[in-house]
Amino acid sequence: MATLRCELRLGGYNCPAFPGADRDGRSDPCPCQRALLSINGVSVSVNKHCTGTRRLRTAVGVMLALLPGLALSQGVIFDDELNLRRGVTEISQSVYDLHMLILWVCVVIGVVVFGAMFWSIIHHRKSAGYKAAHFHENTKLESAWTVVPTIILIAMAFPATTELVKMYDTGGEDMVVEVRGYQWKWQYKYLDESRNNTFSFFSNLTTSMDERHNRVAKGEHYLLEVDEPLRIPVNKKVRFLITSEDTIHAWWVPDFGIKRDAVPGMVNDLWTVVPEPGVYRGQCTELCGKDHGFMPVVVEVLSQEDFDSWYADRLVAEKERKELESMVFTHEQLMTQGEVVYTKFCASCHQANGQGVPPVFPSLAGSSVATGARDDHIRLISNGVTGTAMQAFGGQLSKAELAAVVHFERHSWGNNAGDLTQPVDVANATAAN
Ligand code: HEC
Ligand SMILES: [Cu+2]
Repeated sequence: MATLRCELRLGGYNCPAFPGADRDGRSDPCPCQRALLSINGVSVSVNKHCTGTRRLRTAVGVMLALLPGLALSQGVIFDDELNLRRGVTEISQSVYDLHMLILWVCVVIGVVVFGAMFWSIIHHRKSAGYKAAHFHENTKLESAWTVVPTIILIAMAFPATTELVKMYDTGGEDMVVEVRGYQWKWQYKYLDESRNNTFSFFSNLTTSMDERHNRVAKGEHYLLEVDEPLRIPVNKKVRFLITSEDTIHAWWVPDFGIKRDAVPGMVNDLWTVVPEPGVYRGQCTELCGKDHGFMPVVVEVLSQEDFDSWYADRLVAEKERKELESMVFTHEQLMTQGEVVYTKFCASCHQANGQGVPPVFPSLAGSSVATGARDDHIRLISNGVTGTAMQAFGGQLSKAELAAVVHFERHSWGNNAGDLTQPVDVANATAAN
């Protein structure tokens, strides 16, 4: 990928006519100046030998006029960094082609319109003795400039609409995944034939705070890496049902050419067929809200065999997870599991040491909730605190995970409630409300 390094420097130089003069041209007597334009290391310079300001100015003008040509010749305009990306799917590639087609139509219109305009301005200028023509209410001309653009617009609407229709044709899918936006992460649910959830998981950003605050160098996939990516099989039509739990989010994978808003209470759909295995990265592209930039989308496209074996493993894990809900754990088991859940879901606000960031995120060490009545504690975590960043975790964590994290909070950082919280306690406490 070519980047354009361009530099224009105006300044003094060591003039042979005044050998002793200051190099920056600041001190008298040398008023010599030099203009230096360099593009990707290729430079042109013009010196003004104490006279000829006009020549210097003209030279700078000419150099600046050359700039777009030089930039083009470096292949910058058509470089991936500035243009849309081609992507890997049929849709993304036809979107790219459509974009190029429309771009060239616009370029041609621009050249014709501005060409005619500048030509008229220069050739028919007042100083050359021209008088303005008066042809108001010229029906032919006015019809022409209404009809011609209309025809062009309709001609462009045809390929664009065809593409849109293709993009919205979500039928005939091989599998369905529900994509659900949360503040600030994505949840993926694999649905069976009757649209029931077979298993689901959250995909959390893994870029460290140190990287975000420039305390260490930024990694290759800065803000585009997650703990568990969405996995789909290659060459299969996957339909996505997109929705949100809290605010509006937007799910976007540029290489697939797909993006859709995730709106609470609504289900939008989207599809893709990815022809090449690989890891593809995208982002939440919603604007309003503080952390949409911290909930990337990572999709790993696997061969059918790899996908099938991963899916089978996941189903087994899900079965085991369900079994946990009726089990009884020891203090040690709850603490170990609780720490895992706490680190993943809670530490970003309440901090690993439980001290929080008061007054925004309360400390849990010595908190009246974390050391008070257990069922109230369970309900607070399950239902969240409306209107604050403390979300309802009841829908995000299993009863076993909730039990473990509650127990962990009640016995960490100096808290010592001395009780045990089992999955069945979570079921009882949350059933009551
Ligand atoms: C996005 C930030 C955020 C995350 C993540 C978060 N919390 Fe909170 N939490 C808060 C805020 C803010 C409050 C204060 C709510 C209020 O104003 O009452 C709070 C309050 C609490 C309280 C009550 C503390 C007290 O003394 O009032 C507990 C207990 C708690 N959170 C536990 C958890 C657990 C367990 C998790 C993980 C499963 C978690 N929190 C994840 C932001 C967060
Ligand atoms: Cu978002």
